[in-house]
Amino acid sequence: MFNRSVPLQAFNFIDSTLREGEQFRGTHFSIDDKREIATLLDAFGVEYMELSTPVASPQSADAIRALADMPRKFKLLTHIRADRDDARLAVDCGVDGADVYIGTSTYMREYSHGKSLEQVIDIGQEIVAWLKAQGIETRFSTEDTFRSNFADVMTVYRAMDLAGVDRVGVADTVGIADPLRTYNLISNLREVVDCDIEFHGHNDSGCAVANAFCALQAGATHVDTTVLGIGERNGITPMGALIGRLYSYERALVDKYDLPLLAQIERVVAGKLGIEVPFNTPITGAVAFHHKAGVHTKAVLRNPTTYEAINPEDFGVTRYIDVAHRLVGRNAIRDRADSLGIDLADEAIRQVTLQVKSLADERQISLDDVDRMLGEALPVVD
Ligand code: HCA
Ligand code: CU
Repeated sequence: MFNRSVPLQAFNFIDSTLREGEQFRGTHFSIDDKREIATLLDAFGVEYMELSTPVASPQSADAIRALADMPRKFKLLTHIRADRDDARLAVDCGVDGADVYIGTSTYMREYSHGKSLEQVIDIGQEIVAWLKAQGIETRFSTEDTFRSNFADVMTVYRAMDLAGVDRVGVADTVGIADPLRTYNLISNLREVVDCDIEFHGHNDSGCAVANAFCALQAGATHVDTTVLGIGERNGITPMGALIGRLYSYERALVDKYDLPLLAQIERVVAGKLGIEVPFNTPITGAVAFHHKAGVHTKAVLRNPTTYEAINPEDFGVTRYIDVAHRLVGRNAIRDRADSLGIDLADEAIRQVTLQVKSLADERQISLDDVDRMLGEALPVVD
């Protein structure tokens, strides 16, 4: 099932930085912020952007109108309850599509909206039919899908498909899904509906990227992502990490996106949130292409793909060979000397390498220490 012959559908990213991301701790996007983020994501090539419901506040509605009016290639969505008034306001704001949701888990049915399955289906069919009659691309999602009864959700999806919905949504609202369950649920659903399938996965147990990838392998057509994965609690599938996952599977899958923009988009969003891009973020994090161990650096200097699945140049970011530590090897010291324009014979390089290791055993050293030792080394004649 995980073999490379599994074809991935032509897939679409639904960026939810301005909806799910607004639910992240401390997020406060002004309309200008929203426009700036949307402009960058449009240039990157995301196919859809989802904004918070216009019912949330006047600014939320104004932001939808502002983005509806801007020049853009992405389709503009908003996320609404299965409610006619919410749907009417969404249409008035100029969206291309509506992401309708209603909970189907026993928790939601008991503690949230209190509706039976039959009522959920009736409400869903009615809202789908109304939105479609307004010419709106419509998605229907069963919130908390993985804690819902399997037969129930399949019944709901089938009913929505028959009602003419464009897309049904599978939501791992509390982040309990794993790749195998995701794959199984989506492939079963693929047999039940003809419409497109969207996956929305939270990262509470660290599986959001893997789940999104397996959803695509199983036949999902749309995946929800946010910049840096921001969202409710610890968020959802991060766009950059999913790009990395798809790239490592098959480079051509992400050719449609402007990859060198990724780092800038993440910096801009992080700046607005008052956070740093986390150091271990795939591709763009500070240590994403940091090589340290002597054995690794030797090989990387000869051919980077030995220890890299992703070429940093494709993303306009740089590789770093760390030489200031006790694990350093001669090849890395030679490479550092070359980049400083210091020409040393092999024996001198060997001596400096030993000196670096010995000093690094005594204390934490810096690149300046290494450079000083290289500068002071006597060019030994071979
Ligand atoms: C929410 C919940 C949601 C909805 C996802 C969807 C979730 O914040 O309203 O509509 O597909 O995780 O279930 O984000
Ligand atoms: Cu969510």
